[in-house]
Formats: sequence, structure tokens, C-alpha cells
Amino acid sequence: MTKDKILVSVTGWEPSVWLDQFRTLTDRETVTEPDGPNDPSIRFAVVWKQRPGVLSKLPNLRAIFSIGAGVDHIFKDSGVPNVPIVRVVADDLTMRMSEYVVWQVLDHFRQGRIYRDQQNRKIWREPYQPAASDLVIGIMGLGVLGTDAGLKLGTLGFKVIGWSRTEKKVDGIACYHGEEQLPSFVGACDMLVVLLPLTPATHGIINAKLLGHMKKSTPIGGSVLINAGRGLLQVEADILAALNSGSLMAASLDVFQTEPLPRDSALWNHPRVTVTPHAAATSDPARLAPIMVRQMDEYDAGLPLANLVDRDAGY
Ligand code: NDP
Ligand code: OXD
Repeated sequence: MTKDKILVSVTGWEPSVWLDQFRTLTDRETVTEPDGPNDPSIRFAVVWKQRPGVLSKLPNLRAIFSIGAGVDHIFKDSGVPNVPIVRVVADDLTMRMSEYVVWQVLDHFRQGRIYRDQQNRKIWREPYQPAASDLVIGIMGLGVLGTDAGLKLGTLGFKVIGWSRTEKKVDGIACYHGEEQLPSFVGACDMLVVLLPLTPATHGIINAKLLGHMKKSTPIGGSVLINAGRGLLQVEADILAALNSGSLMAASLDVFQTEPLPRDSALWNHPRVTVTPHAAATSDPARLAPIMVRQMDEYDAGLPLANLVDRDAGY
């Protein structure tokens, strides 16, 4: 009898970093390709931008695990079978994202750009510094990551508001929801932090129209955009136009329409843009593989899977 297998299809990753973890955690065989079409022994797939079609003919596939919190990478492949899809919800990932958000918010709030420029020019001057409670930080996407980041910003004294698809109640965060409330939500923010998933409904949502709702003047001078959700949420030409017209003061972008960010993108050298290479919250195999194996074991024992993706909503 052949052993049950885990298929690992992770474009952009060195597969061995995942395979090595699974091999220490489970007796299931771990492979990077099925043993021919219709391989009956593959029970679970662990994926990041899986090879297109690789999942389509696996008769005994029980569930797909995304190694990221986002699952848009899975749906780029039209051959995804109708089995449960589990996404990452893990304290480690959440903490990393909250660190990124707090880091960027504090850098803009505490005038990091101005101080770096002053130091380069040996200028000793203290710019006006408002209090955290003077600023409204808006979290666009009040899910697992957005809620944690928002609550942590709240403990630092910022006023925090959030926007989601469905109505929510979160202590300490004033909640908005739905398309209708989007303009008033954006209009109330001094900094906008985007932690939305990429779905047909959110594709290109950070565009000239949305940026046009942002405040022209804020306690730190102007509005700030921070996007660590997905690059295709944003229209980069519109962000550059808003930065250049002054209607957006600064931006921190971790994700881009095309990744890696093309060398000729004007975002690289823009003096008011901070670029990080889709690194806000990395998926650490040593921390995430044990969670996946536990879920596989529980599912095989008849327990339900947690953190399932709603295919209709796309996240
Ligand atoms: P969740 O699914 O927990 O939260 C998503 C949030 O977005 C929810 O509040 C949801 O609303 C809201 N949302 C979805 N669609 C819409 C819509 N059409 N209108 C308004 N709100 C909407 O996801 P996570 O918080 O775990 O992750 C968010 C995203 O962060 C991931 O999808 C991924 O793209 C990105 N990410 C980026 C990383 C990086 O390193 N840059 C690392 C990890 C994740 P509702 O609450 O009503 O469902
Ligand atoms: C994710 C990511 O979705 O790393 O987790 O982008």
C-alpha cells in the first residue's frame, strides 16, 4: 500500500524549506509533483502560485493549504478542484504584519523621512510633532490582520477606524462597511492602511477616485497610504499622480501590480515612497508547517477544517 502524500507546489520558494519541515512532522510522503496524472495517493496540497493544472486531476485530494493568508494566487489557475481551501491564520504571521504596519505608521507619524533628510544635510531642527491621538488611522480590510494591527495602533494612542465588506463591531475601532460607506471612511483618515484581499470586488480599488477622498491636510502635513494587501488592489499611475500633485503626501508600499517591482518604475526613486519587497509578513515554514500538519491530522480524524476560504467571496 502506498503512503498518503502531501503535494508541495510553491512557485517563488525553494520547495525544500517546506519539504524539510513536513518530513520531520508527518509520516505522509512529501512530493513536489504527482506521480503521473490521477495520482491517487495525494491527499493534501500545500501551495503558493501552484503550477497551473497541477491540482486538477488528483482524484483523492482532500484539501488545499495556502502557505499565505491571501489566496488570490490559487485562483489564477483555472483548474482548482472543488475541495476545501485553508488559508494561513497564525499568530506568527499576524504579529509580523502588525509589526510592519506599526513600523510604517510610526515612521510617517514621527517624521522619519524629514529626520533622515535633515541628518543627510546635518540640520538640527525639530519639526512640529502632533500627538498620536490627533491622528485617525483607517484600516481598509478589518479581518484577522487588519483588526490586530488596528488594535495595536489603538494601544499607541491613535484613533482607529476600519472598513470591511460586512458589518462589524470591534471594541476601540469605529467600524464602517460596504461600498456606500467607503467615501466617508476614506475621508475621515489621516493615514490609510490597506489590508484587503485581492478579489474581483477589490481589484484596482486604490485608484484616483478613492485617493480623491483622502484629506488634503492632516496634523502631519498630508495624507499617507500604506498598502500591504496586494499590488493589484492599487493603480500605481494614480498613486504617483496623487503624490506628484500633493494630494497624497507619502506612501509605503509592500506590494505591487507587478512583482518584483520593475526597475523602471517611478516608485523606486520617488522621494516620498517607501518600497519593501512583499516582505511585510513572511510565511515562516518552521512556524506554519506544524499548524498545517495538525489541521491535516484533525481532518483525517473527522474534525472540521478551520480558516476556510469562501470561494464565492474569493477570500
Ligand atoms: P481576512 O480574510 O481575515 O480579512 C479580509 C478583510 O477584508 C475582511 O475584513 C473583509 O471583510 C475585507 N474585505 C474583503 N473584501 C472586501 C470588500 N469587497 N469590501 C470591503 N472589505 C472587504 O484576511 P487577512 O486579514 O488574514 O489578510 C488580508 C490580506 O493581507 C490577505 O488577503 C493578503 O492579500 C494580505 N497579506 C499580505 C502579506 C504581505 O506580506 N504583504 C502577508 C499576509 C497577507 P469582512 O470582514 O466583512 O469579511
Ligand atoms: C500572504 C502573503 O498572503 O505573504 O500571506 O502575501
